[in-house]
Amino acid sequence: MKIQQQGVTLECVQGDITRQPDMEAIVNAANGALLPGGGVAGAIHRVAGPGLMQECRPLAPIKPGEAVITGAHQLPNRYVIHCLGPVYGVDDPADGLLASCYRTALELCEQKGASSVAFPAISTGIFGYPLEPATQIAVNTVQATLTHCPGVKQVRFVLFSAASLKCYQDLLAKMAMEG
Ligand code: AR6
Repeated sequence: MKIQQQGVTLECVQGDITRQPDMEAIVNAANGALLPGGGVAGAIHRVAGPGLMQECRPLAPIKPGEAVITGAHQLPNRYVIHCLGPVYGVDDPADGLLASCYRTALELCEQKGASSVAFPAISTGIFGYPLEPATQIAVNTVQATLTHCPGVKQVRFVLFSAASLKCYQDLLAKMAMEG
């Protein structure tokens, strides 16, 4: 599903974050050490190849809410933005830290001139953030941040499961109705 808001396309699709060749940047749900790990991070490093880990090494560690940007190596994109989401119930305040991931990622796109970016549902896997509040934070933060990132014209949320897709579809539909 796709909606337009002030010249920006916001969309959600079910799929794999490593298979978004039309996006200039993709976002990694990273760990603090910026190592491969499982989930999104494992998939991104697997496709990008070992050069990504080498580029990440001097940038680590990062703290919850922070993000850093690298090249995409063998991925079909220009950039990977590595965000460390909060571990739910551990890193506090979880909502503010999760919002910071989305905000910082978009600001990095703006700085680098990347006009399109794909996000996974940061923190909703191994880090245990409940899907509905995480989705609200993702969508609301992106909408608010885009007002000061005029170079970013397309944001895609890439969801692994049908349940998470549905959650994003419901929120984007509501946002489209409210204008
Ligand atoms: N494409 C899109 N979404 C995916 C993919 C994929 N290829 N794989 C999983 N998801 P997670 P986190 C979904 O666990 O919660 C790693 O080991 C998944 O279903 O990747 O931020 C890191 O090294 C879930 O909804 O990220 C960290 O240690 C969402 O993406 C830790 O996990 C995020 O799942 C980060 O945990």
